Amino acid sequence: MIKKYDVSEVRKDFPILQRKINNNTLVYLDNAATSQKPNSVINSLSDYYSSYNSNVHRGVHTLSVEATDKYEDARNKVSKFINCKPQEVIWTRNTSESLNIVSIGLRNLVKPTDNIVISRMEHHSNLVPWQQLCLQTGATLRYLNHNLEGRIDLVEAKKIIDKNTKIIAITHMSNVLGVINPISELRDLSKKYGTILVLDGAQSAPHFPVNMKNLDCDFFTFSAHKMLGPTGIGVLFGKESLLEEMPPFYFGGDMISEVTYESAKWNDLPYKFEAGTPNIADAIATGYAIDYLNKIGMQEVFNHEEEITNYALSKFIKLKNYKIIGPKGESDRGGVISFTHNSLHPHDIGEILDKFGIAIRTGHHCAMPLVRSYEIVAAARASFYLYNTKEEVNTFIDGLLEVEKYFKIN
Ligand code: 7TS
Repeated sequence: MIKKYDVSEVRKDFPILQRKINNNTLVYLDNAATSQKPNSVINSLSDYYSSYNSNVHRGVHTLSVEATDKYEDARNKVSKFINCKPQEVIWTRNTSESLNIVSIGLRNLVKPTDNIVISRMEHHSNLVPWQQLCLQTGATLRYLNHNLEGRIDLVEAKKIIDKNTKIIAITHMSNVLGVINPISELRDLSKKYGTILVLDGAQSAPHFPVNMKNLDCDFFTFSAHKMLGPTGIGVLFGKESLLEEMPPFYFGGDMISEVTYESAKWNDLPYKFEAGTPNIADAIATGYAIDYLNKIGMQEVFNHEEEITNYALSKFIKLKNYKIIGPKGESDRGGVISFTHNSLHPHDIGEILDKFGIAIRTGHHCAMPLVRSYEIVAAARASFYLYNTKEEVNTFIDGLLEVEKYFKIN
């Protein structure tokens, strides 16, 4: 018999969810910024430092062998999680660093007559690196447009993407609008023109199954801290043939196979891109985060979030003065709801909700041009994860009404 998703059991694994904020139990709805961590991940960090702390790929002693095995084991877990080869998994600091490594690594391929295509909903991490690449190479940055709800205009995309498009870089799921983008259609266009397809998976890998074989993208990037893992560690997936061609980003220890006073040869993949002592503890802890997600199942994670999001949307659209930015409908979207109020500033909403222990994010969400395109300077955002409950959604919706009472708004 298939066990039904038991959110109360899941919550027991996350000690922070017991925390009181202003005498109220924490309602954590800022998961798109970073997720909370289960005990298994927290304990794996102290276990590493207290029982086998050592440098990797260097020593023959027991601790170094143990640390190396666990570090590489975590890489294998990532490769299985996203369905690729272990040598295609590069450890980085986060999504931002992964995207920088790709954009700089592809520099030599881009000519002044080329164009690079991104969407108008990109996080700054998947916008500024391409702006810089265009400035440095003389290539043109082109934007895919979307409608008010955030759906990419695919008819227009067929005109924007052409034979001079060298790279398409797009977010798999928007951290502001919550939309899941039509990757297979964009991949078909990229194949037609032999374009490199880069996906920003910061908001997808934590929330639904991602499979490199099915997505068939050339690069994919994500951060462990948004998927139950620690901060300071992220992943760059690249197709082996492209990573072989791409020059390394950092130079130094571990990324070389041979060095003379005159020159150096690069190490094999993935080490060519991992100069210096890596973030061993956090890589290992990422493996524990993946174990936790696998134990539940990524489809189950998605189904739970979908249920919570649909429940929240059904309540939210009844609020008179609050307006959703992004799709109000239920399909092709994840658990992110950004919103504004007719007369209140998002920061005021966030501050009053915090008095009730409810954590949301407010601001431009590192997507300043997108937020401004809605003729606002900031938005409030609630984002869900596998431990959120319908009761928490009720508390959140009640909180929004309390905010209005506080500011004497009818
Ligand atoms: N891309 C997307 C779509 C993101 O949502 C984020 C982080 C990043 C890239 C960058 O990830 P990082 O780990 O390198 O920082 N998004 C958010 C957010 O929405 N609120 O805080 C961080």
